[in-house]
Amino acid sequence: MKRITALVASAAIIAGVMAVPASAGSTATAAATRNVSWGFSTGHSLSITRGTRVNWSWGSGGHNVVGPGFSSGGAKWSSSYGRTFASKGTFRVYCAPHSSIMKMTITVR
Ligand SMILES: [Cu+2]
Repeated sequence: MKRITALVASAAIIAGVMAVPASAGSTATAAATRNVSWGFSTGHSLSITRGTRVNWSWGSGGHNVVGPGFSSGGAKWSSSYGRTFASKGTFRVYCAPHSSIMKMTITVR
């Protein structure tokens, strides 16, 4: 009986040990994604955590996405573009043809 109790206790301890890293790992490594409907009415600020991928998509308008060190390329009437922000900081992103109204500040914390 002592042996069975010890086995059950061991199993519980192992399960507990295994559960802790699994839940901590899923929190720390989960790839967060923020989808942005890119257009004239897009919000002008976005706050994300480091490692978050931002996906801009648009279905009309001849837009692109330009930021520090990256560009989706020439303006297209329908497209999408994604970028993972690996560093903390504040990044200004805009659409080149509509830079006065299609712009946003992304704060990575
Ligand atoms: Cu645009």
